[in-house]
Amino acid sequence: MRVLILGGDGYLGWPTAMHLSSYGHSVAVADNYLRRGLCREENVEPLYASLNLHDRAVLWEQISGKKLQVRIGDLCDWDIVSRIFREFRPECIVHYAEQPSAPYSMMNRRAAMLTLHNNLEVTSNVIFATQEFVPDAHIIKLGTMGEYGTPNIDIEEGWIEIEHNGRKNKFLYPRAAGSLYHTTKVMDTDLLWFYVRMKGLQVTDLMQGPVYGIHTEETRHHHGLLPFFNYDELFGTVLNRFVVQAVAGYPLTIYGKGGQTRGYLNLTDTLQCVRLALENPPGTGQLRILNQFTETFSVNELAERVQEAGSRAGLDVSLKSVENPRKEAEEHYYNPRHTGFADLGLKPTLLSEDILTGMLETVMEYREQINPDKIFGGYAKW
Ligand code: USQ
Repeated sequence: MRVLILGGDGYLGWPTAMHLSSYGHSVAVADNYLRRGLCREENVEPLYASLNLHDRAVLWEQISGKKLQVRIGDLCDWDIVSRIFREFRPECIVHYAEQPSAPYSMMNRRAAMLTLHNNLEVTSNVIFATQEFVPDAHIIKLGTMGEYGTPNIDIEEGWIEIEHNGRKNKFLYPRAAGSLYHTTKVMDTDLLWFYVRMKGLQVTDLMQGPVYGIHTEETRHHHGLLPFFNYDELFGTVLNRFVVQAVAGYPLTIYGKGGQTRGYLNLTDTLQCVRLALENPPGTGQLRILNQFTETFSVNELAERVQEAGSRAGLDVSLKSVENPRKEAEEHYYNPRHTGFADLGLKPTLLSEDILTGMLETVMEYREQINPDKIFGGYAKW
């Protein structure tokens, strides 16, 4: 299939591009390096430097013999988006091209507006370009489990049937996001659902939990193929941060009571999920919603796992509760359904001792490059 990956430079975009390419799909990646630019602006560099997309595509071709097309440009710009769609004519669009950080979106007005504009404009451009140039294409959109928040009832997979005054109807499951970033994903879902109803688009919206991991099948060939990997407070996800903190001898930063529970998944499972969604499209006029995670953990449980893995690796890892910079429930009910991907054939890679040890070993290779000052400043408060 011709697959266009928007946000192809990111932590998920680049590994997805290699994965789909190695499965025989014809892949084009587009990005404007927004994430790299924001990291530089905020002075939070990733663990190691990454080649630019052109150079990574050359390296991937040398290693795999497979070509990746690269387009650099701002997907808020209709001229750029329409040109890419006209030239490549994707059969499937994987849309990751969003400002991905909740803390960044809550930093100040400028960051909030950038998140709002970028995320909603790119989604709108994707919708209009699909409608105009490739109306039968399948849009796979990265949403977030954070759209649901942490309600005191079971979380369904996208939809809920409600009985009211003796009559029934199916609705989108109620959403209650905890950051402006998460709110843009709620708005994305609403936009997509609107155009599915009005124009018969074909959409899969992936409600993904926090992702962890560094290596995938494809990155093992060469360190130049590793994904962009942040460990700072703004762009690093919690388990990746804890692994880096463990290696740096920095106490694991548990926000508040640490009872915050989320649905996590390994980076390799993100790739598997996207491929499964792509190879099993929902059909035109459908909005399919899949909850994309494999297991739930509280922050305390993750910290304990990393502490245990650290001591097996000879590291002395301590845990520390720090004042929570976020507004979120620190103890709550959490029971989200996630049967959709199991039905499509997902084989989960669970958080085993081996996985954690492997992550610690990879991070240890870059130990000298860790800057502890970047780990926690508490500067994105909400
Ligand atoms: N946390 C800590 N200590 C830290 C960092 C985070 O206790 O040093 C806690 C947070 O307060 C939160 C949980 O760990 O309760 C997860 O935080 P996170 O930074 O890993 O994840 P989050 O900000 O929610 O966002 C990430 C991705 C985002 C994705 C989301 C899925 O950055 O793109 O949409 O995970 S979800 O969390 O299900 O909404």
